[in-house]
Amino acid sequence: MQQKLDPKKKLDIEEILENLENYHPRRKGWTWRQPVEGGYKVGKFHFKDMTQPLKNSIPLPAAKYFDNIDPQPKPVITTEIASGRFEDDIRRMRMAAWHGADHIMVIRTTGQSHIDGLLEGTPEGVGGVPITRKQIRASRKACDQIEDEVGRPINFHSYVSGVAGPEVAVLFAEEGINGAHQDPQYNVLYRNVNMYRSFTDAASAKKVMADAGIFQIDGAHNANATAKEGWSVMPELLVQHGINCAFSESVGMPKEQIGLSTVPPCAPPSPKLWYDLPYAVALRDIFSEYKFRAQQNTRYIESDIEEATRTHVIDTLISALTHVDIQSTITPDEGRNVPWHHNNIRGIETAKQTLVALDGIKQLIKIDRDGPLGEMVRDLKERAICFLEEMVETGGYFAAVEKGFFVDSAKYPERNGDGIARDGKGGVGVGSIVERDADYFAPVCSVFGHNNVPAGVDKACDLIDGCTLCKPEKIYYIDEIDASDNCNLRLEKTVDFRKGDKIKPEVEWAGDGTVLIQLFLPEEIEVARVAALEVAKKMGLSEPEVINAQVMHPSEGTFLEVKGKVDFTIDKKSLKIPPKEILLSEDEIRAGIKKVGLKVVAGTVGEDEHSVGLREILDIKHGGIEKYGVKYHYLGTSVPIGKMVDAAIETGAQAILISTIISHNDVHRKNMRKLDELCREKGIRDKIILICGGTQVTREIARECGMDDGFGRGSKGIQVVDSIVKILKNQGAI
Ligand code: Z97
Repeated sequence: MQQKLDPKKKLDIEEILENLENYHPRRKGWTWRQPVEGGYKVGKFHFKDMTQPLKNSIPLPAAKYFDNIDPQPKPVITTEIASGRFEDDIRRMRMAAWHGADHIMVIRTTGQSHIDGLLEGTPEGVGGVPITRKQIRASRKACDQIEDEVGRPINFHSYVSGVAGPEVAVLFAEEGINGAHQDPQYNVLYRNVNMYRSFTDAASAKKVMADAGIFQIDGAHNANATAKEGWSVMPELLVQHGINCAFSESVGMPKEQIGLSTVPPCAPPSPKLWYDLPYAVALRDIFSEYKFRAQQNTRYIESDIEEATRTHVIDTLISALTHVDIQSTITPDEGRNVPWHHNNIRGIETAKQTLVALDGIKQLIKIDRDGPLGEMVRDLKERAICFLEEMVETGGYFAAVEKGFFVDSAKYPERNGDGIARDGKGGVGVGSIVERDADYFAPVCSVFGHNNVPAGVDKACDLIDGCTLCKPEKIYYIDEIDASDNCNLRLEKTVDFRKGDKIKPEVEWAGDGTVLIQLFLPEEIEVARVAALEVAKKMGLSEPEVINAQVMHPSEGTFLEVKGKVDFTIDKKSLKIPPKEILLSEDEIRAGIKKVGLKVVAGTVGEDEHSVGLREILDIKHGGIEKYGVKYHYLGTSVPIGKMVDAAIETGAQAILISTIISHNDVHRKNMRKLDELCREKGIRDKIILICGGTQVTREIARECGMDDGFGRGSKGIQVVDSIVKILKNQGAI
């Protein structure tokens, strides 16, 4: 039995860890979103390409104006989660799933490819956090619970790289990982793994991934991120994709499990579309039988979150035009810190918001191949084919790598001579390939290449009574290996924040105390940077750091964002939480007002000339009561109480709205009482609703003074009409 998540309760991490040694994934393999036959009709809208809605979700911020609909676009949406602590990642995954992510990539804080074997436990170590069985198993278990909560399968993803790649692939297959990056070129170019070793390992790893249904993403995008001019390497990117696709298929991976990792290579202020669109179209043409994982561009992210988001929206437009299968999102703060919890959500919302807005775009807009685009697409393809031809003439892939063909920053066939050249006789793991003997026999499933299974044996692992892929109970599970570096000790430190009454801000890890302040200083940037740190210190923040500074004008001022830590905690028990006022829906309010033909008289009373607040409550422009169908009769300022009451009787109004700002000698209270008394004298008190507003007015004071309701500073028209309709409902008038 596993815990069933309750949306009102935090995820119980200790429970996830309980009995983990016996937990096995309930399914394996990748899952796509389910289309809705005949399009998706929700609320007042008909969508062309949306998929099955979620059981529990948080819609986009503007959903409240659209009946709270939360349409789910066709592409799977990815978020990368990288706090380094799985116990914190798990909570982040839950938030991400509620906002619409169903592909969760976990990147650890150390390169998996630097590690030459499997690690156990949950160590943080000194060089960063590796991928371990316990972390994966706990995360998959949490994903199983989260997917039940949101009502859609979650694909959990990591990386198969380095000389431990095949072992990692088996671990992933055993533990139900659903997607993984695997590309032997990545190891060769960026991690200097020996090229022959890398491709040999990749064959084994890919076979295991193929059998476990693990969706594969390649690594071509890394060339774009590494080359000096990302947009120049477009022909090479096509070649890298081609090599990994062809190699993967030749070792037994089905086409539908192969995903191309694409990144629109440009960003404004370049004319982005003139580079990114032809590239995306050329890719789609050549690799039409494969899946596409489009990743948002991270390369140019500096420190401004909005700047990153704007580029991401255009990236997603390109995805929609070239119908990608997976839209990967980048946390927009990735350029300035280890991504924070809420910024994962911002990235997901950017993709969801853009894709929903662009629903069915291909029915409205056609890519024009007759114009300059067609020629640019042809040019890219031709360059890629020439690259491949030269590679073959040079002696093949390995010879080409030795000559520095790849990640050269010029646009092929031009060359800058700055490509990454690797020595076939060098690199990590050189000389470690051992040819299998003729009688080589591995009594396990998912073996690539020669395996001498004895005659008469159906399945290789029958001879050992099942391998770990067939009999998960045979997996050897090691809990923790380090008594001082493990999640149990970390969890003890944060238990009060997660399960107790302590509250502390956090962005990365439970209880990290980090907050962000935004400020504008009317100084030039260098002065502003230093002054901002002083401001933060005076506000009581420790370890302040400016993480964004933008010149508004060279001398007029600078906008800054400063992060820092607070070292206090808030006791939840000490908080007095006011009861939540639940407003009626706008439709309900309008219907009620229409039914009674609501009329009101309004004015400021006594000797009070402050009319702006009342006018804002009345006028349609800023959401005043007029917007909801109320007819109002505004009597002006300093209106005598008697005149207000007479006007109400004459016009047949159901409510009187008075406003009073001045409060010395308690004149505001006196005016309220006077209004109540006069209505009683005239015998209309039970037929009229009396409401008073003003900066010194509260609901309690107004009611004490005989009013039906009162509104203070910051009140809005909707609150006033909500109150009137509720009173009318109580009276049975509606
Ligand atoms: C992405 N934002 O989503 P190591 N194999 C391949 C890779 O591309 C990577 C690794 C392994 C990026 C994620 C970049 N990619 C980060 C083909 C990493 C992981 O084992 O940590 O050294 O590499 O694609």
